[in-house]
Amino acid sequence: MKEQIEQLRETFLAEIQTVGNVQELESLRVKYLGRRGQLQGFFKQLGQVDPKERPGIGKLLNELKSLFETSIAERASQFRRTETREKIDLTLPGRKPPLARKHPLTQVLEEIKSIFLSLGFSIADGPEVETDYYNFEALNIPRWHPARDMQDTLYITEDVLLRTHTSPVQIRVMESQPPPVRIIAPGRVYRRDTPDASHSPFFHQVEGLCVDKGVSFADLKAVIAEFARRMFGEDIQVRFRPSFFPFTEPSLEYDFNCVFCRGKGCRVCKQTGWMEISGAGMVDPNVFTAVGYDPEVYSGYAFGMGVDRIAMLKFAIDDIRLFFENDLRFLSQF
Ligand code: 2NL
Repeated sequence: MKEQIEQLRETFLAEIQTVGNVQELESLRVKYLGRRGQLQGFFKQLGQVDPKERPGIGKLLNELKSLFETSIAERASQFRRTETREKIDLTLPGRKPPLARKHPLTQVLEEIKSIFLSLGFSIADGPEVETDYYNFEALNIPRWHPARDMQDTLYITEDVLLRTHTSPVQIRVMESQPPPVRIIAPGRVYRRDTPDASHSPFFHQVEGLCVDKGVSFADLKAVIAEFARRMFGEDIQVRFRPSFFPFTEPSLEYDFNCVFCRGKGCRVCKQTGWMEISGAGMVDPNVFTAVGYDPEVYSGYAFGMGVDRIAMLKFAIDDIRLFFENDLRFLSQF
């Protein structure tokens, strides 16, 4: 009987190799492990075996049973693995990764830059961490001016601060070269403000500067008006109001027609028809003296504008904080 058991073991091992699918494996299981199967036949004969040999034979049969069971289970799991592989449909189209896009402020800044580049300006940049001299002193901003207060500017030391405008870039350019100068200085600036819908402790500015012999107020007006038309449309009008800045004389603030009602008056412009943009003026002689330009020979105009503010007007956004929260529900709309 021992030989017969050994024989059964070998035919089983040979046969399981030839099994090609789950159905064939199931017939094999019935054949060897079923109630009327080969192994069960031997167990039934166990009663007739010499009692002395019975434990040994019984042990052999139990070992064979567990060999059958584990071999069949292993084959079954092999079949399961290949079946799942076949279920992957290789003809399905791939999943598209979400397409990146430019931040709305970047889009607006690029538009502003390209307008000024086409008007003959170059782009200059400089450090965001500045000294008191470049941010205030050279710009004729007196010691007593509120902007120089600890409450209004983010100081790092008594003399080092986060720039509050990009004018220091223009001071550095003028220090490094003689006129003519025709540049814009775009970049991030800082103020000591608590964030709300219209304030952020950092925001973005583009300042412009044009210095040469014979540069006049008329040139400033023309450049601002041309910018307004290219940025917001041919029918946009510009309004200049007298103002004051320490670094320009005379100084003005300028408004554009409201982009939503085109000047008729609406909720966005509070029925005025105008949107305040920023300030400008003729460069103060003291600024020229500070950088070594002769104010008797050269004149120039300078202007500022807020990138965030222009983007808010362009896209009708009523809260500046939305630009800086990196919320994709907001950003993916642009
Ligand atoms: C504003 C608008 C302005 C300037 C910036 C400037 C730069 C130099 C010399 C003179 Cl280097 N002026 N920039 C001029 C007028 C306005 O920004 O509302 N600022 C408080």
